[in-house]
Amino acid sequence: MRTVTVAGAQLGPIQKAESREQVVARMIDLMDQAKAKGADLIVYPELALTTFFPRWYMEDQAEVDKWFEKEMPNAATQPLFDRAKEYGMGMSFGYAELTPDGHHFNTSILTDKTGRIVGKYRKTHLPGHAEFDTERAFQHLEKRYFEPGDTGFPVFRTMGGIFGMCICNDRRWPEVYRVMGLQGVEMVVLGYNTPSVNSQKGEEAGDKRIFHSNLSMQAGAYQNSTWVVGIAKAGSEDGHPLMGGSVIINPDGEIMAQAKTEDDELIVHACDLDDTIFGKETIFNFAKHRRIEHYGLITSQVGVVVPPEK
Ligand code: CDV
Repeated sequence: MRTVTVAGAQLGPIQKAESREQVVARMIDLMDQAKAKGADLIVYPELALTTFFPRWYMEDQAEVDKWFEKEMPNAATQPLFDRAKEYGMGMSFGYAELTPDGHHFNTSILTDKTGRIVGKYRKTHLPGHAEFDTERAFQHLEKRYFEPGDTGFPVFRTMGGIFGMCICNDRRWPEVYRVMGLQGVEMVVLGYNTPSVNSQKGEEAGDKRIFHSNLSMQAGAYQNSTWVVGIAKAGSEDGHPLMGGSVIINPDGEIMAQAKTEDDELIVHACDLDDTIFGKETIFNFAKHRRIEHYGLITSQVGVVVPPEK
């Protein structure tokens, strides 16, 4: 057995006026609860330190940059790193990253049990749009504020296993899990900020949003025989509702723990990384069964090309 007890730390809403210090205090409170439950690893959502700012249209780059972190850890997040080190707990959380050479990414990090950053991932699939869209019920301006990530999907050896990360919209794309699956990933950790309502299809809301989220993550887990931990930022941020439903999914694709609220809430599960072995050695033994001679379109073509009409 290689058990990693995972605490999924769902965050309730963060209002625009809330400071990073206020949010970090909430994150530390969840970490205290995770320690009491014996957690080895705590996972927080995408853009965990602030409100989901891409819903706000901004033209002034100085205003935009206020939502970004120029270094990690920094003064606001150092107490979180200190507490994780004190507890001997790994952690993963998302934040908006402004690099020294001026690049803007939607980023997640993974630390080991000493508080050292051992992995960084920059979001690849940026949803939404770059300009103000009058057709939408609300804005989703990730394409305006972030560049597509430049990391690809690396995996990291830490805590006795092989860990990978992705962020929110990435979880809907099967290629993401497969690229990590091909590196033997045993646990994928991810955070999300998913509006409870589709901004372009108002009737799509509630249960269907959670269904699509779980469908994608459960398939990714099963088809790559890996644990998947998907953690929400939930609840109403300045009147804009985000769905909850944070989950810990086993390598059979089954949900082992699920959040019930749209507030700060911890879900905990003892995940045995050895549970990934059976699937990886049998039905999803990639070396034995994959037929890459037929998969070329996946990397040579982006959009759909239909056959010519006869
Ligand atoms: N933060 C996200 O990436 N949100 C998207 C929404 C816009 C659909 C998601 O895939 O959940």
